[in-house]
Amino acid sequence: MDTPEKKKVIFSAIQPSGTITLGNYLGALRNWVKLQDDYNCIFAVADLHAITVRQEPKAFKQNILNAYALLLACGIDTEKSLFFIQSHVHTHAELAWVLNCYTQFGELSRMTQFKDKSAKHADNVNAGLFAYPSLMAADILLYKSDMVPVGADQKQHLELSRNIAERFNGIYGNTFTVPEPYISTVGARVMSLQDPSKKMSKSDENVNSWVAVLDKPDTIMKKFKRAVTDSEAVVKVGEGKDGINNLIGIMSAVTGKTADEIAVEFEGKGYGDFKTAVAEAVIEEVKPIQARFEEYINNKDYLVEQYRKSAEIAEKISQRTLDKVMKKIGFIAK
Ligand code: ATP
Ligand code: LTN
Repeated sequence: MDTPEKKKVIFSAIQPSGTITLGNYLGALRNWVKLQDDYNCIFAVADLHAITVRQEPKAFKQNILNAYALLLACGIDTEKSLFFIQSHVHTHAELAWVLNCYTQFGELSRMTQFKDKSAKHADNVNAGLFAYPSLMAADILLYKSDMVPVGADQKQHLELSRNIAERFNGIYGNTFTVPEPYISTVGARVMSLQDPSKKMSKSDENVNSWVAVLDKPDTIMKKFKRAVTDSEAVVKVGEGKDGINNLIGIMSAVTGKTADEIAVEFEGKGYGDFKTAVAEAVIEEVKPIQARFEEYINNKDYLVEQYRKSAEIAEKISQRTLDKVMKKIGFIAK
């Protein structure tokens, strides 16, 4: 008899650095939900990553819990997947330290996210912001992850994780599984509604630049109506039309229609009609998620039970990898 093929391992995480945006949902979360049946999925709320930028303690605490509840509301199922809070599993920070010593200054200096964030937070360019990718590599490598579903902006960090894994394996023999990025074709890069040359980011101070999954329907409508477009007024993908391209991308990701189908549907109609239609489609998409979120966030005991249960298992799995790493390097077992 054939032995059943072992399911591949998937790891991904999201920072609780603010409210979760439509970009996070379309670029990452929605894909995670779909992968749960076919893979061994491990997901985390990356709270350790979030402190690379200053967080106000009360809001931070609430954002962590909200992110956990919202991901459950999006369909992360703790019966199928592990889903924990990163700081609850001590192996992540420990392996990150080790990997820091196998990551080059030059490599980290080239990371686009580091350059962007250090420009944005010039008063707090801390060592954690610089070493952010080695913590991310630790998250991934601890679980021997085969694939990492992320939005397009994280591709560079994934490449670095691969390099770190290969470098370590090269020195000490096969230790880490070298992970592959998994970037979906739709929704991989949702752009800011106010500056469509930048990605939509939850930590953007301009609240009109992003739509949150938990925004109220009239807020969603208002934000789409204010979205920056161009003066051409033709609903069709085109060069130099970043704003409208982005809205078409969102519409396509939410409804499953192609850009061409959307162009036909809105032929002869203005941007105003189109923006309203995009907003309505998004409102429909988030409505059931918002209802489930309300249930979860009001059931704190349930949330605690879920994240503890997953963290306990994650600790056991990741400890094995960490022990192996420490042994290979030459640390003495206690
Ligand atoms: P921050 O603004 O704090 O950097 P973020 O909004 O970029 O946060 P992350 O927590 O860093 O979000 O990312 C979570 C996931 O969402 C990642 O897989 C990332 O690639 C994806 N993602 C983030 N922004 C977008 C976007 N605009 N379009 C598509 N995917 C995105
Ligand atoms: N840096 C990631 C969040 C993250 C992550 C990870 C993603 C932290 N650890 C491990 C994939 C795998 C981001 O999306 N900005």
